[in-house]
Amino acid sequence: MSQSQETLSNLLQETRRFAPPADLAESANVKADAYEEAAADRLGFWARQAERLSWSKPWDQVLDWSNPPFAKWFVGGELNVAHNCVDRHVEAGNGDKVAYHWEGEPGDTRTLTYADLRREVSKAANALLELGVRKGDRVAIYLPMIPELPISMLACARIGATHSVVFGGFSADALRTRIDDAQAKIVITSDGGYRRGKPSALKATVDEAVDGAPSIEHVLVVRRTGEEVAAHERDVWWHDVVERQSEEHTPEPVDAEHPLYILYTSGTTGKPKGILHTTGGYLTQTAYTHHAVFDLKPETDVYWCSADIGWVTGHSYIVYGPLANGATSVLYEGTPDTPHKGRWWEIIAKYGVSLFYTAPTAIRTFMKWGDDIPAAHDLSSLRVIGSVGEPINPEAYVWYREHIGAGGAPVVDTWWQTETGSIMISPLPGVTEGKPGAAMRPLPGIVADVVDDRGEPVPNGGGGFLVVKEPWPSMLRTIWGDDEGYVKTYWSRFEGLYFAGDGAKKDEDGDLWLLGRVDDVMLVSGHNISTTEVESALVSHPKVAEAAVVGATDPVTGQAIVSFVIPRGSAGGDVEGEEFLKELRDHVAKTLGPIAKPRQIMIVPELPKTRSGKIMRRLLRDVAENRSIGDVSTLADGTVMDLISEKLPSAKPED
Ligand code: 6R9
Repeated sequence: MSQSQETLSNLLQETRRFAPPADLAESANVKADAYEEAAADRLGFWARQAERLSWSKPWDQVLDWSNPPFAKWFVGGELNVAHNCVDRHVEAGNGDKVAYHWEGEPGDTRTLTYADLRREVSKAANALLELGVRKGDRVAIYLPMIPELPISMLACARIGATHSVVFGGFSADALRTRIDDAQAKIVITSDGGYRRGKPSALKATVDEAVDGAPSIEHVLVVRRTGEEVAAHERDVWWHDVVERQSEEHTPEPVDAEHPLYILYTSGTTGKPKGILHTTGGYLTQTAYTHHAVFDLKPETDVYWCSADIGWVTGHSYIVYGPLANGATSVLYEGTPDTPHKGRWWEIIAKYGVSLFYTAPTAIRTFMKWGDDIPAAHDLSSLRVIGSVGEPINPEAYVWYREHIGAGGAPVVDTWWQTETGSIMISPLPGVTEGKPGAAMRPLPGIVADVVDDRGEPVPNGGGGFLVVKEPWPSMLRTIWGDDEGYVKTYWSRFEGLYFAGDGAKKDEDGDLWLLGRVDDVMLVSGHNISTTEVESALVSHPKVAEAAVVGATDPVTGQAIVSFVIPRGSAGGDVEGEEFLKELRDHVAKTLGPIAKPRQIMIVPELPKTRSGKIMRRLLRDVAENRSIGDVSTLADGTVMDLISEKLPSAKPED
């Protein structure tokens, strides 16, 4: 993206502002002084945050950065993550407090208090020990969103084993690659889980994966659906082996840098990278950011993150952050539209959820389904609502605030990655005057900036590459088994800076707006234009719910902008007609300037997305350039590309 003078165009101008509600500002966990405090002494600031945790041995040094980019945080300290997430809350007299309100998709429920969690995690830890798992061993976990998933993760942490959670929608091949790479000793799975009103099997996939995975000694199987599964000698049932264990287990203190987990990035091509997170720094930053960004008041709040635990969002903000803070959370097994499209809002009303965290893809889906669905439920308990995973279009932000946040709940747009481990850039709900579409500022203790292609900071109003300039506690420590790949992938584009692929701009106030992956940037007549800005301009049209934009080779302009648009449910009229397409093109030209006017707009029923909900523009580029469509194996729904191809005749190049 460096051919032109500018690094990345800044086209979108957004003037709406939302101040924090007065009562929230007044009683916020974190106030504006935190920024100054952290800037004055960053390591002292993180040392104070680490004191939120209970350490069995204090650290001698906050950060050892003598061998960059290999960081050691809280050097010499020892602690146990399960003790911090479970036992210490029970010891503090909060054993009866609910840790998880679990809601199965069919409507069955389970309530786990912190005392229940201590009992279940201890039994599972004892079972892992009986099955031969030891400190430092790797355990693969392939489970649906049932309580045994966090229980298994915490049981690993309790004995010092390193878990590798693999999202339950992945194939046998993907599971086997991850088992092999980590040389996992056992897999924890279930017969299946419930999705879209039906039992969906998991065990057969594990059988297929494990047949070719010699490192696996046992498969530990939870019964969830009761469906028949094939039996192998290596299989053991959870209800046989875990249930009969002692309820007592003393958590094993581990070094602050002991590997807590490996999580493979959902990379769309090539070999997945095993991102390694360790113990003390990771738990410190997940706990702090959950406290700061959601303003969690553990005595009164009910928190719900709708992500799957198979993604980093679930690791950090369903399991480790909330439990370290002693929160009460909702854990939901299923899909948002089962048995009806108001299921999530029903859950919020049922449990009185006050803090909610979801993804733009979900928000845009709800916009498409219509305002009347959330309106039929009492969402007045919500006081902070968060977004993660993709840039949130300003219109989606405003809809979210209006229709889910009852017009008053601050939206926190949180930027981070599997690699960063926790939230890095986000508003603080009691401090920041929110701008729709902006992730705003690095959190206290985080030093990030936008730089040009020589690594120099861009001025306010400019766009470029988002980098992190100083190490942070929950940073990845390496790629599992590939130190060289770690240095090459993240630390070699700019000397001494962490760069992981995102473009961003600084507005006139210096606030940050994420502009999508730099690989997706389009070069149109010498201007680098971000897909995000054109998508946001399209979504700002009242009849558009979702849009994806790609650059296609063009003889005149180098690349031309091609858009794929899903109309809102309420759009009405002829949304396929030439008149509407022209209206949309003109709308973009008016919003961003004529340079950003799409050459072509295709109305489609769906967009191709990864299983964690990110738009896969690579496949849309194939469509836009009339190529045969590439590898679709990482798509959440493999049939989407057929639906889009069927629609192709409606593609109308500009006349
Ligand atoms: C947490 C998570 C990371 C990539 C990241 C960026 C995109 C995440 C975002 C966002 C704009 C936000 N991303 N949050 N883009 N605004 N608030 O999603 O981790 O699955 O590793 O993806 O997601 O492109 O680089 P992961």
